[in-house]
Amino acid sequence: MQVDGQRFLADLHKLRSFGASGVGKGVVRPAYSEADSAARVWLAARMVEAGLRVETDAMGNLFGLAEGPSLLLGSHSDSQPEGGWLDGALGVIAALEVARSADVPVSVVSFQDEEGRFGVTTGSAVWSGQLDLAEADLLLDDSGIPLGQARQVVNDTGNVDPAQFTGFIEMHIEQGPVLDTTAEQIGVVSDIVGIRDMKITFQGQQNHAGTTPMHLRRDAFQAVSDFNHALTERFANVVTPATVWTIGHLSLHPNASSIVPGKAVFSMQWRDGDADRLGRMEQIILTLAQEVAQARGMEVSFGTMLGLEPVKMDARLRQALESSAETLAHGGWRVMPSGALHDATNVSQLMPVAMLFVPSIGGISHAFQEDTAEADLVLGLEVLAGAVAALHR
Ligand code: HGY
Ligand code: MN
Ligand code: MN
Repeated sequence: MQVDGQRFLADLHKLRSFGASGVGKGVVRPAYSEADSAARVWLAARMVEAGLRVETDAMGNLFGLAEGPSLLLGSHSDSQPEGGWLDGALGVIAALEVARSADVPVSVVSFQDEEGRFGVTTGSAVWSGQLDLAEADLLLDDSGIPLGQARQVVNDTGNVDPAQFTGFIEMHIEQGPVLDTTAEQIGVVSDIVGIRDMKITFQGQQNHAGTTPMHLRRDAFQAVSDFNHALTERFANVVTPATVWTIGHLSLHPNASSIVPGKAVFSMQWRDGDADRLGRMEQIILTLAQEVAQARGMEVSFGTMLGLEPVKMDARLRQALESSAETLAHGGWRVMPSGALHDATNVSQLMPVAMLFVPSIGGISHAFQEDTAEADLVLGLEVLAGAVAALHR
């Protein structure tokens, strides 16, 4: 199979033009935004040119379908609120390039809301049956808009039956420092970590910042601060160096210099490759938040727990990627786990899945500075194409 690296790079740059923003090659293209919808219209046209039949489901997952049974390749084309040009986009455009170069049937997908404006990998979670559409519709973004309202922009052409696909391969940037540090070009993924994500609310008492003595305050920010500090100590005997946890979103009410904040809502997210450890961390989080609330005389409440379990990649698909990597990047590749989440986790409920990585310069992602050397992007494409060809032999 002869892929066209220049055509692939040109399309990747074209996709970046939808929502291009910020320094470097940054992109702002959150799920269901105008830029996201425009990008999907353009992608659909490229799929048609490639001889694929386009379908969009109720969530806005965009499929370009080959005739008959086929491998499915792809990723997502929505971005973080501040994202890079490759996260998700790489896997979608690589899929498109392989589909239009292959003489075997290859289908393409761009999942919707992988970046979790509303949840965690929401589009593929609904498609794979992990999440009910009616439940998903009630999920709110950080400004309180329900998914059910946001997805009104979707032109729903019906469900796409997963039974037509023989497997799913997702190419992605690594989004971490491993390959950049070792100067290797390809990572073949062994497994994807699991995640838990929930909102926590401390409800204290809003009051005057000049007249309220410190010992009488029920300051919701101070509760968050206590919680965050104590959490690291409580986790000490439970976590490994690979475990991560993040408070990435914090909303204080009313968020004013001269008002003791009465309410704090924050995101609590944690990830690990061991499902038991995720559960032990959950217990620590719930207990500690209650202790802090009690000590500071306030109420605590917990939002819906979102989560995905850790998953292993399929041995046969992974072997095809490993053989292709060994041929094209001899000595310059490794097997590695994924610390980022991917749609492949959800799709693994439906069919065999595998993933390959290319390096992220400086290990940076979920930031405008995210980038990868173009030679590495093209090598990754070629490794993917080689694996697809081998799976059809
Ligand atoms: O957060 C993640 O791991 C993914 O990029 N959504
Ligand atoms: Mn991604
Ligand atoms: Mn991402």
